[in-house]
Amino acid sequence: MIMLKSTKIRTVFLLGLLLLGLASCDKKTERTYDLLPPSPEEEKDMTDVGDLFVNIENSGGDAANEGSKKVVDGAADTKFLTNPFIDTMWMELNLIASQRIDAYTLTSANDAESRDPMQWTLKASTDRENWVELDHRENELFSARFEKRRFEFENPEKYKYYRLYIEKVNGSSLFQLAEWRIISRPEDAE
Ligand SMILES: [Ca+2]
Repeated sequence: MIMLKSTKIRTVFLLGLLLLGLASCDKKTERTYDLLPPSPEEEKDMTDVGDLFVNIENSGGDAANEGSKKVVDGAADTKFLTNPFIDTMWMELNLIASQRIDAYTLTSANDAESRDPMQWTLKASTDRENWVELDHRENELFSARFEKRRFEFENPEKYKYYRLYIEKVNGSSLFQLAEWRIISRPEDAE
């Protein structure tokens, strides 16, 4: 009688283990079915894979409170300011590897809209000597502070160097900009 009981207990125990095993198999199966189809290519912000260079720096240096590093730090409430503005100034991103860039954003700074960029040209290069014009804008106005404006253009080529020439500001003798980001759109977006 005792033997019979322990055999029963063992049988129930083994059955339990078997059911647990089956249950975990089910979970694995469910996970497989949960897989989604591959998502379409997403656009990429390439700003952080580059190093920033400028030909006109804030008087306090690139790491100053309003130094050039602030124009690519990802924060709209920090800005790069130069005093004075010189119409030959440029900001350049040197990428670790060549990338196809076909959009960028500019974000206006916290105050003094007269210091906003108003005319600019984006150029690109593979050797930092020969530059190709990718985009040019004139009479551009920011309608608000901390406003992020986006500009798109066609560019099928990969470049290592992207340089934004600031040719005119909105009336001030100073220049300021909160943020410049460069973007690679999915190829099928063009
Ligand atoms: Ca910033």
